[in-house]
Amino acid sequence: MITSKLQKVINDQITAELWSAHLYLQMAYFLKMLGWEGYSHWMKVHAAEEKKHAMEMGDYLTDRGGQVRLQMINLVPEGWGTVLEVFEHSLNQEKMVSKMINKIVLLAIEEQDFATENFFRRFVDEQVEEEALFAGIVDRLKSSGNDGLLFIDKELGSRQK
Ligand code: OFO
Repeated sequence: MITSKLQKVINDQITAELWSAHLYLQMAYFLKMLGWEGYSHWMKVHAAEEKKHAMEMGDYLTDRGGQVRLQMINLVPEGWGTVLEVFEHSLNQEKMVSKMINKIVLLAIEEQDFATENFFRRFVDEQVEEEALFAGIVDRLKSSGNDGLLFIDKELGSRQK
């Protein structure tokens, strides 16, 4: 049976994943409001990805005999200046989530819960990919003029998953 300490941090992580999903959905509608259909679509796909992570963690916790306790999702910000600002904000969110995941792995090692360590190491890798994904878009946006902004919008609009 998974320890209560680990149950607490995994439940907190589920809340963080769901908060990220809300944040990215809010960003998606903000971008849509500005007429950026491609960036908006990309953010919606990413919001769904975060919800999937929350459910995977919930399933894991339940499989280990723990209890999922869904918490209140705090309000997310709702206004940004530019597309670049939106993606910079999301990159910071990913960095924060990476730190939380690292702490869970550390606690799992301390508690000698190797199954939890294993399960969350997958998310350590996932966060490396996600940070690189957001950072790549931020870099491209920084070096793009108006035409580049339109081009990237079209490209991101074709994201499948
Ligand atoms: Fe859940 O992967 Fe991003 O945060």
